[in-house]
Amino acid sequence: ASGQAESDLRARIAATLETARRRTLGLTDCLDEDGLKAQHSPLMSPLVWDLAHIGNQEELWLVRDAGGRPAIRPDLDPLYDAFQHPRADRPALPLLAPEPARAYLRQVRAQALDVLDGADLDPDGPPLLAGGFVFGMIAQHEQQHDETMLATHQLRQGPAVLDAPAPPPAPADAAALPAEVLIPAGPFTMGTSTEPWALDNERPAHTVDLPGYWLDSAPVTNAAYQEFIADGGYTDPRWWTPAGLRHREQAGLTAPLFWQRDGDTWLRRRFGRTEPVPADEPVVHVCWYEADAYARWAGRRLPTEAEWEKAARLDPATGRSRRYPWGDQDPTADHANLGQRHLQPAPAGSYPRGSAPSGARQLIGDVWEWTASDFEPYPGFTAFPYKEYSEVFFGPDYKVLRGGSFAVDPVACRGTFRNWDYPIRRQIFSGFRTARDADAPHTDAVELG
Ligand code: AVJ
Ligand code: FE
Repeated sequence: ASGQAESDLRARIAATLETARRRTLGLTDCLDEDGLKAQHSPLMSPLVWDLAHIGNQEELWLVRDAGGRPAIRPDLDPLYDAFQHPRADRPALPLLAPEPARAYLRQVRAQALDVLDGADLDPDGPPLLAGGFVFGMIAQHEQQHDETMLATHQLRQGPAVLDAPAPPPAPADAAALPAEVLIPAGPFTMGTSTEPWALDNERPAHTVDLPGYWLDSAPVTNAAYQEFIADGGYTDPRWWTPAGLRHREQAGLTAPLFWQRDGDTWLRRRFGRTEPVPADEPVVHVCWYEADAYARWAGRRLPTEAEWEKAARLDPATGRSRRYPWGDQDPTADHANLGQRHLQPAPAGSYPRGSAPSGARQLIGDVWEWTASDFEPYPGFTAFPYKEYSEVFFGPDYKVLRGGSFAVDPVACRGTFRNWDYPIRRQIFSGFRTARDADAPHTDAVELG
C-alpha cells in the first residue's frame, strides 16, 4: 500500500477505536460503583465484567497475538473468558472494581496504539494485520459489547441515566410506501471475500439463486403487532410452532418485553421512563417465536437470511452486490439509525436515502431483524482468527438476525454482517419484517374462523 493510504488507514483505525472507547465509558461512567457491580438481570453480566472483558480481548488478540507483545495481565484471562463463566455466575467472580478496570483499559489501549504505529497493514501482509483486520475486529467486539451494555441499561430498574434526542419524525412519503416490494427471481452474491473488516462468518462470497419473493417495505410496527395481540394471536395455537408454543406457555409471553397494559392502551418502559407505545415505530424486544407467530398470523413468513441479504445488497442494474442497500458509501445520519445516536427505532418508513433499489427501507439500523435461518457456515468457511468467534455457535440452536439496530455502531453493521441468538431471546434490540413467495396469494388479513 502507498504511504498515504496506509497513514489514512492508521488514522481511521485510531479514530474507530476511540469512538468505541468513548461509548464504553459513556455507558459506564453514568453509574456508581454499586450500579456497575450489580447484576441487573440474570441474562446479563454486571457492567464491570463487560468493561474489563473488552480490555482483556484487546490484550489477547491485538496486543499479544497480532502485536507479539508480552502479556500485561495474564491473571485476568480466566476471569474474563466468556466460555468459562455463564453470565449468571459472573457477579460472584473476583472482578476488577470499576477504577482498576478503567486503568486496565487505558494500559491495554496504550499498547494497542503502539502496535498500530509499527504494524504492517499491507493487504498482502500478515493476515491478522492485513488491512487493519485485527483492529477492526477489536473495535467491532467493543461496539458489540456496547450494544450488550445498552441492553443491560434497558433491563436495569431505577431512574433514567441515559438520554438522547428522539429520531426525526417519519418523512412525508412514509404513509404512501407500498406495504411490500417484489424481489424478482435470480442469483446474487451473498457474503464477501473483499470487505477488509468482515468477520469469518461473512466469508467467502458465493452465489445464491433464489425464487422471487415479496418483502415488507419496512419493519413490522407496534400498531401492526398490537393487532396481532388484539386478535388473540398469542393464544392461538395455529400460529406457533410446537417449540414456540411450549416457550410461550413456560415464559408466559403476552406482549413484547417491557410492555405493560394500562386500561385500553399499551405502555412500555424504555431506559427508565414509561411512555405510551408509539404506533408507527418498529416493534422491538420480541423473540424469534413471537416474530414467527406474527408472520404466520399475517399469512406470511419470516424471510430467510439469503432473502434479507439479496434485498439489502443486490443492485439489479449491475447485478453486483453492494456493501449497503444504498450503495458502497459508509452510513451517515441520513442513511440509517445506528450508533446509539437515538435510543429508540425511528418510525417505519424513515430514511428514504437509505432505501434499497426495490424501495425497501430501514434494512440497516433501527432494529435487528429476525430471519427464518439457522446460523450456519457459508460454503468454504474457515474459522479466523479463532473458532470461538463463530464456529462453535454454528448449528440449529441459533437464529440469524440481520441489519443492525439503533444500538449498534456502523463499524459492526453492514449488508453482510450476521448476528445470531437463541430464538427465546428478546432483551436484544430485535424486531422483524415478513415475506411471502412471489407465487403465493396476497392476504390482507387473516381469516379468523
Ligand atoms: C455476535 C452478538 C452474538 O455477543 O455473543 C461478543 C458478539 N462475541 N464477544 C455475542 C461477541 C464475543 C456475539 N454476537
Ligand atoms: Fe466478548
